[in-house]
Amino acid sequence: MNHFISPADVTDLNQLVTSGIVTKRNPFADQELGKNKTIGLLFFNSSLRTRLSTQKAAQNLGMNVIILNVSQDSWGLEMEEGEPGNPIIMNGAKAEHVKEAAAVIGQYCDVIGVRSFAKLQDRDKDYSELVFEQFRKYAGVPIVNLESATRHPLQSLADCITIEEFKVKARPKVVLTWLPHFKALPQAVANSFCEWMGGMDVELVVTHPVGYDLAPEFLGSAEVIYDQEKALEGADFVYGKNWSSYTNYGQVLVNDPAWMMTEEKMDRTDNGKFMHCLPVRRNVKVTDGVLDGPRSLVIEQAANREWAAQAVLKEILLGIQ
Ligand code: SN0
Repeated sequence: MNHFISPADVTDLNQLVTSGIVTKRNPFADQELGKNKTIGLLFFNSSLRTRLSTQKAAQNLGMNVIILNVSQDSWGLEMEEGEPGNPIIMNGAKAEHVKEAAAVIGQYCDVIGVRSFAKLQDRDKDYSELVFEQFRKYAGVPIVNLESATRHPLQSLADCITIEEFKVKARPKVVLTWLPHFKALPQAVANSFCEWMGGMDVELVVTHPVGYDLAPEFLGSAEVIYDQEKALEGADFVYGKNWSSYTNYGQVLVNDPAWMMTEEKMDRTDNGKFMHCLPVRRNVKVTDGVLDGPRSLVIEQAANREWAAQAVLKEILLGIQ
């Protein structure tokens, strides 16, 4: 593996999921692999699980880790390219161009992880993934997606591992349900989840209010059912997430508490498990009863972030030995 930005970078999803599960049983088996290698983790946005699990995974592989909170500690980075005859004139707030910044970080690091959320203003701009394109172009080393404008693949891989571990049927029914939130959140987690479930042996159903359809290229062949209670029937896994509208880009069209996940709704499933990437707003998106009850997998799911990150970093390290 060179970069880890989208599932297109993964040659064998089954093998990667298995690698995560095997790693969990023996986390320090590859401690020599990352010796004298450095990963730099760049955060343009907040993080708890991604930062800690990726750092831990890198350390389990013997790597050194350096972390830069770009938005707080570094120069504002200009991402836009000029055009011939129309150069970018850097006379605004951003002091450094990604062209130099990525190249310099690539001198210090063997692998670079980047987190940069959707800005939710301009759909074409967000979906063009300019930040990742620029780092890929100028860093000269493998890039790992720690959540981009449209994807969160390390989360999705952890979700695949979690479903593989907890499934009780060969082909479980997995329901991605939209949950209410007063803030506009990116579509990245939901997009990625659909994209990765497309590579798993599951029946994927997506449920959300009208106006919240995901981009077709991410939704794939998943079935959309606008009636949440109907969608939940017989579910083995209920994956909750809020996202803002893709069609009315970045807008909160609905904030209806009737979409919140409750124990009564979970009763419609086939003894289904509840999953969420976290952070989660209690009693806004999901009730205490679900989160604190026996059906919640959110902690197990977060724990698997470490093994997902380690499986990915191992593949990348094997490619740069
Ligand atoms: C992010 C998102 O993409 O939805 C990160 C999830 C891993 N979530 C949030 O920004 C939640 C913020 C909030 O205020 O609830």
